[in-house]
Amino acid sequence: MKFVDLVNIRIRSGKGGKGCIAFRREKYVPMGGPSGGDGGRGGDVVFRATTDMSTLLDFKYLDHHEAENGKMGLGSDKKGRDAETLVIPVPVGTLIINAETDEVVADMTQDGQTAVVAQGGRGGKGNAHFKSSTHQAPRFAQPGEPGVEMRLTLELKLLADVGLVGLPNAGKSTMISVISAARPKIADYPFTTLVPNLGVVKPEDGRSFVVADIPGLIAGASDGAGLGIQFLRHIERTTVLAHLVDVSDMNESDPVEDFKTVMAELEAYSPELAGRTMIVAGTKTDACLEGERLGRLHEYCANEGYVFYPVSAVTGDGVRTLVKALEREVHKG
Ligand SMILES: Nc1nc2c(ncn2[C@@H]2O[C@H](COP(=O)(O)OP(=O)(O)OP(=O)(O)O)[C@@H](O)[C@H]2O)c(=O)[nH]1
Ligand SMILES: [Mg+2]
Repeated sequence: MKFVDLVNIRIRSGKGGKGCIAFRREKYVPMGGPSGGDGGRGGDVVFRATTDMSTLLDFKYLDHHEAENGKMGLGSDKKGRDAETLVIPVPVGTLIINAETDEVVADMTQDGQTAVVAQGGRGGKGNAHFKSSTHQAPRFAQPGEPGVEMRLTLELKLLADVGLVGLPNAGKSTMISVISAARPKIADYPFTTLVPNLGVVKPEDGRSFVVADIPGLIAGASDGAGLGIQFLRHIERTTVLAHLVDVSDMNESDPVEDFKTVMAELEAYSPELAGRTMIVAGTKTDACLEGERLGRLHEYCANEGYVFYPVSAVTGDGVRTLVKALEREVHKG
């Protein structure tokens, strides 16, 4: 299924129904008073977060959502019917932004959370309301209040505790597949991962946390190279980044350069994200006979103050230690 994480939509709440102008006509009552009922309320537009959705794809097909209008008031003091609320489901993690002001209207982070984004217009008062001692037979009623029309941007930012970053082929998807139940595609070519994957890690003797695996970054990603950097929005809400660097003999580039390449792209996207707590993992140590490349990265990390772990997703070496370290960081506060 196509993964869509940014859409523009229009919504409109319902107009209130107009108030009614009517007079009582009863047998033996020569001059009945005003009896026009009030109009019904227009429908609200409400968003509701759900874990049943994982992308904003549906909004690509339907980008205009309107609640119904309230019904007009009736004679004999009958109120017009209120319109039903229009409930729009969105995936958990969706930010609702007013496209005109760029203001965040709601951040839908909890399953079942609701947000009233546009209120329906009030119904107009019927002429029965306007009777007074000086005005026994008012021949006017209020119109209904108009609905609210808004242009919105919906932006999905997945909710995860740990973000996996690294060059393509670094072993990110392999890692999430051994530490969680997620089963993303894994292959020995770059850009295997095209959309983010979430996995829940449940350490035997610890508290669980959510990991996000995103497409690999390459030099120039911030200018659109490879798959670009737009997927980084899905790790913006994480508390810790795990930066995976291939230290195996199969990789010919310098691991320190690989590390710096990814850091430069993170920096270009957001200095704040690049400065987030980061744990570095040298991956594929099972295929690293010489250990020279591993040593170089280790030394660099020690000098720069990054916690470093050598791991092999294939043999499992170091994986538990890495998971423990991530868990500690995530549940620190
Ligand atoms: N020997 C060895 N190979 C590994 C290890 N981890 C991953 N690989 C291999 O490395 C290749 C790339 O792994 P992926 O997990 O797809 O890498 P990725 O970082 O998700 O790559 P993209 O999705 O393209 O960014 C695959 O052929 C994996 O089998 C490991 O610990 N040891
Ligand atoms: Mg991958």
